[in-house]
Amino acid sequence: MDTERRRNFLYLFERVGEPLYFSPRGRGATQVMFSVPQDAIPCNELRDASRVNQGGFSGVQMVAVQAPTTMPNLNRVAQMCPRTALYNYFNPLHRSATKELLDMFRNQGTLDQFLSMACVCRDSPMVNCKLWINAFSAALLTHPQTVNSFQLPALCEVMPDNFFSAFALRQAFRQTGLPAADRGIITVDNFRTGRNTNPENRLAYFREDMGINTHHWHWHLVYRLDDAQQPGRRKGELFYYMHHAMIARYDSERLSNGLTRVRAMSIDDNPVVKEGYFGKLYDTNSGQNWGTRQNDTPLRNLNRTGDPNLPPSFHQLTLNQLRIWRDRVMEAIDTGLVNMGTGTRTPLNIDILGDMLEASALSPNPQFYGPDGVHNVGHVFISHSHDPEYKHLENSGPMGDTTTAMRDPIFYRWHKYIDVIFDYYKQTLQPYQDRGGEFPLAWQGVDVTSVQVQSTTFGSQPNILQTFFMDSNVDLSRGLDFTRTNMNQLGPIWLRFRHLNHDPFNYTIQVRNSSNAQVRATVRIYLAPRNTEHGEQFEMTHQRKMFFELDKFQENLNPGDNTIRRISTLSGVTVPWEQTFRDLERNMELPTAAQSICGCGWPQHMLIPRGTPTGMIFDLVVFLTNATEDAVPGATPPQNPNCRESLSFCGRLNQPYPDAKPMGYPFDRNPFTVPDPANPTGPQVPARNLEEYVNRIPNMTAIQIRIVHDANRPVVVRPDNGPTKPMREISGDASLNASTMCAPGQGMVSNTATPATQPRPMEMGPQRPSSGRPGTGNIATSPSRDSPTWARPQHPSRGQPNVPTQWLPRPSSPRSRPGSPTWGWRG
Ligand code: CUO
Repeated sequence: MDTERRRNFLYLFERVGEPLYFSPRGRGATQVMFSVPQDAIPCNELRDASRVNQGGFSGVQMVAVQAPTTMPNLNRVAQMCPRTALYNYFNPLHRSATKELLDMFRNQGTLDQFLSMACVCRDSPMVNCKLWINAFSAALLTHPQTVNSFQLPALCEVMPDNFFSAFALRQAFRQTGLPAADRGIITVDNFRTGRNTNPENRLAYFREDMGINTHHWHWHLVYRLDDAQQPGRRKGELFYYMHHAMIARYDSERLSNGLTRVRAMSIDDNPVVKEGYFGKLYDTNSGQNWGTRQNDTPLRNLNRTGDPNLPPSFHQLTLNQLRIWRDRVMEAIDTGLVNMGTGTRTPLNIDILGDMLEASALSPNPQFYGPDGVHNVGHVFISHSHDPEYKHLENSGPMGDTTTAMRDPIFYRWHKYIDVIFDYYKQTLQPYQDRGGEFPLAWQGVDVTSVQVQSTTFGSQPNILQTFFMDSNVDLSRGLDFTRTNMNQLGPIWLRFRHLNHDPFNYTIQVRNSSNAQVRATVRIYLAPRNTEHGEQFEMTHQRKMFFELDKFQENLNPGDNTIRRISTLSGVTVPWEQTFRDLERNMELPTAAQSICGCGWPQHMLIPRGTPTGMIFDLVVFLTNATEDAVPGATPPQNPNCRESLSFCGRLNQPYPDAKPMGYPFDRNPFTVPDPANPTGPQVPARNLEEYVNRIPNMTAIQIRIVHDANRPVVVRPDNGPTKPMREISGDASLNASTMCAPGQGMVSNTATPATQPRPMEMGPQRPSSGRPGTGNIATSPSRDSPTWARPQHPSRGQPNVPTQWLPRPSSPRSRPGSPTWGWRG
């Protein structure tokens, strides 16, 4: 795909809610205006408006869009997901509409026809714009002409209303009416979806993180429910594993914040959703708020007859029916056999179980196990629990869509429940043995003799990692509809949000290969908290469920001693910041090699849990297995240096999953048994702790590391493509009731309920210290990517007002700067 075509496809993601004829897309010299032929514009009013709006934009290149070879019939799409509906991935009608539109795009033979069909459908008053974004994105991933040659833009820029509160967006819209030079920057710290008297709010920074929500959307886009996947991709198993890893990761974050692990949701005995959630999200396309939920909301039968959004099959949905489907799944686990509905039974495995629970085109006997699966229906029940009888004409809550579900605390309880079912199955399998049996653990002749992690921060101690909060910028202008006019077309609308991050670190792994030949190893690295919420060391049967993957990669081992060095930023589960939050223009600089699922992956900045101010102890496990045995025919290694792929969580498009071992191996199964010291001649007991487990496996080593959360580290701004000059800060937080006053002769002065130059009375989480200059009030600065500055400042102390932020000189080469963090750098 050439650069011009790629640009045209990318620009269709700009301001999707407004018609293409309305104004140009793109920036500066690359602005283009899409010219759709009049007879391809779907209705009379739009044709008239289109004529009125043509022209008046000087220096804009016109893109002549072909008329489609046949005009699309969008009746069914419009019936299933009307233009003004609140789009929900977990609504089967919306998914069917997405599939229909996706197929229209995918069936276009040439790129020009694809572009033409995309333009016509995008502007049709029959097509929901969120639906269009999902269908168009999925089509770009799979169309023969664009597969492996197109990177999707950052989702939070394309549909910012699914990521930022209505209040923050309102502030952003206000800025669009100002000349670019007068605009302020919206600040969002993601801690204010509730008060901290609600303990769940301590985790808001995790749940509301842009990166994890983008990852979740991207994962479900790559593994769509309505797409029959090729054999070997192990979609059902990956559904289990990726969500299990997210829950384990969340549990670590909870322990870091003094909370208990997530309790699984129940659907038995008058279930109640204890955790309320008020996400403050507003869907700009439908003009509707996402549903909210009070604490202690009962989960009740749905009786939503008349709801035009839900399919009739969901209008009268009972919890009893959900339990029947669940019980049938449990029966399949107990018997090890799946009822295929044809009088036959087939052996159950984890992949089939995943397809049964999630329910997709791959599901066996959906009539019997639930046409939409226990998991999906649970999302629907919970997302309508605030108005189960449609008395208030309320729409779905955030649990209804993959872009928003992870914001809601109940997501983790529901997925813990699904995980309990998966683990119930895993417990029916024989534990892996150190020798013999299925997937034996020991690798003869390979010993991991030592492991160490070392933060890249200068002067840091071994096996101590640090986390902190920082700010990053996104440009919302591409997602704010109807904001460009002839008078005021240009300029970004900046929003700065706060998120967790950590200092990158290196693993040093010493391995002895006692054989006479070089061997190739798969290096598997996992992390889990060492102690429970009660401060006691985890038993192995429980700790195994807490392990989440940090990395997986392959290395050659020469005979004798070997040293493996690896930096955390290369993790096989994460994607770097730039792939999650790159902007549209930047994509076009990239070559056209395989990049299409670059954006799928856990965000790098969330790789390790927050830890505690005094240091929380984690067990880090390094486990080497024989890569020859792990190899999968047809799985080729990644080839594009510009795209870091998250192979563990996202696999590779159109290829088998690149690891023959069960996902989560070896912690997916109960530990092997050992003699009971209290009764040495009696029955054996499962290995009681990690030490007992590791002792029997020479190719595995565990060390304890400490993760320290540096709450006092001043918050700095990522040195990315942010604002290049100081901007006044405008709070995007409604609960601060902020206003910005302009005092005569003194520049901009912040007038917030609690001045931003003082620490705010927040019980948890970081404060937003002033990053302003003396005498200019609340003025934020951010170095540009090309500015002679660097993000590791000699910081002022938190809360010291009006202390200028100092920036260290940016090194000439990041690689030559020992101990430098690597985030923020590209290339
Ligand atoms: Cu990803 Cu329930 O599957 O959210």
